[in-house]
Amino acid sequence: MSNATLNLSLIARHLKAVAFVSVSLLVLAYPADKEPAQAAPVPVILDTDIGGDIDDTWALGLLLKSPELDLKLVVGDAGQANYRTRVLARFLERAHRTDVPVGVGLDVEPRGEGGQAAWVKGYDLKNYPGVQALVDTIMKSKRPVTLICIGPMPNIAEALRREPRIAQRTRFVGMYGSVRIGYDGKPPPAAEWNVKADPKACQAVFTAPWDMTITPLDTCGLVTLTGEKYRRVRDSKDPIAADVIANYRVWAAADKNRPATFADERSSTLFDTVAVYLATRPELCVMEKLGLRVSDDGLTVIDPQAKLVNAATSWKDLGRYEDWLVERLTGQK
Ligand SMILES: [Ca+2]
Repeated sequence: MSNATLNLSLIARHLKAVAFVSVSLLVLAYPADKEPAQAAPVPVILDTDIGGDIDDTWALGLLLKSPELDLKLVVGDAGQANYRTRVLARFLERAHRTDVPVGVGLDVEPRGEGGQAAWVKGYDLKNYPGVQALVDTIMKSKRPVTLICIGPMPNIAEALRREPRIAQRTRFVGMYGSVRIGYDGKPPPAAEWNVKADPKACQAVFTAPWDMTITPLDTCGLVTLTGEKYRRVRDSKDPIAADVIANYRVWAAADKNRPATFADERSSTLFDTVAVYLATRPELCVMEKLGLRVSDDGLTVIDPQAKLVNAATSWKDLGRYEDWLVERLTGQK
């Protein structure tokens, strides 16, 4: 065989092999009689200061309606432990999700109740040990857990202290900080509440060796539903959407400084919903890998020496996010 023939023969064999592999892949990828299988839902833990601002309640409703996410545990964080646990437990019970364990957060300040107290008045609660349940759920999970955090994080700092290995088994997604934009939608960055309320805990979380994704105020602080988009959620017959709105109305009425019609017309800022979105996909946000250092006064400062965080620093299409949120809350799971 000449060199040219040998080469041609090799090429021909190679092409046959490529053709065979391609056909096999096609057959594997598209079985004749059904759609490609959906990926299994990701196990998720939600750590939340629900019962404060109402956006956590929206985020919980959204999470329950997201087929990509499999809620394994919810834990109240940042004080008011009994009250937050009761809001979580009653919401889950009414959503027919008593399969989800509710963890009681640490007994730290503040204590007492908040704006949704009327919704859980007289609600009878069975307590579960929160921080240890969180550690155990992560350590026992066969698959990496996505931990969605949407409040100050004394629980999470304590969980990392008790069992640092949770970091290697967890993807962290949260609503934290302010990179270039503050609360009013423009610079300068602000000490965002979830960071400022417990900077020490946030420092522990932002230096732990887990994969971290955050929505800072730069993106989550811009989300409100108004007009037709809000009305679709407000008037939805979906039981979870209806309970989100029932809670929103109770919460809005609890602050006498708000106009009585507030909850008729628009949502408040729905910060925490963006963390749930980022647990499912990032496409509608501009994501940047940034070193972020948490200062003692609650700022999240760009610092090339700091651990890299995936930060959603602007919207590619905020309108489409709002549409997605409305669809999720009002549609079928
Ligand atoms: Ca929150």
